[in-house]
Amino acid sequence: MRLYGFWRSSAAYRVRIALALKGLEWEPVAVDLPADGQRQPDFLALNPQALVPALEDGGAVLAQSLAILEYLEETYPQPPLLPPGAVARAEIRRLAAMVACDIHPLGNLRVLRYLRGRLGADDAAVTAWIHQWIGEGFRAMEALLAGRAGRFCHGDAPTLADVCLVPQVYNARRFGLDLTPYPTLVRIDAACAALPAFAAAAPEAQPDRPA
Ligand SMILES: N[C@@H](CCC(=O)N[C@@H](CS)C(=O)NCC(=O)O)C(=O)O
Repeated sequence: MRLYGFWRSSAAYRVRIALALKGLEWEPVAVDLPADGQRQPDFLALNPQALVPALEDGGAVLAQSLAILEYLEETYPQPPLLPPGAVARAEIRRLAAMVACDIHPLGNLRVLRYLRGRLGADDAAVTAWIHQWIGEGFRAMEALLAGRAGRFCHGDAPTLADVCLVPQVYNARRFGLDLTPYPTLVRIDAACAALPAFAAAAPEAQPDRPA
């Protein structure tokens, strides 16, 4: 398997966590986002959306991290990242979608570039924007998980919800969001960080991370 990603891309980070939890071997292909590697013809041929990650597996090229996660779950089912039961699975997919569909897209590189370039937002305004949308999403996630989560978002084994949550917490810290109002999310993030698979997938552990 070949994963096109970027060390700090949280969508690629999700896929790296799932690959590691499932014990799968993969080859990293770095796409330098700040240098617009995602807009070069060779990458656009793989993903015309100009977004990482993309995963090559057995001749197939997949994109969109949630689709890739579901593919991995179906193709390499052990250990499962979705529990038995339609309701529990829907709850986990809900949490994953809250991050991947509602929080993360508003802080994406191209959105922040547009805010700065076309709308003239300064650093303070961009930071306020990021805090607003992560904060709104995290408030809802905290309300859903407080008093209900186990060691992880759902019970005592990591699921796709944790796979999506951890990179978003990384982003929140990167942009200096105060996480005090989200103690359950912080506790789950710490439980995940203690697992070797999450540590191996962390941005700091990636070979394309600048020295
Ligand atoms: N919905 C997509 C989002 C992918 C995405 O936003 N990737 C970011 C990095 S985290 C990216 O490639 N950004 C490039 C850009 O904004 O130009 C997914 O889940 O895969």
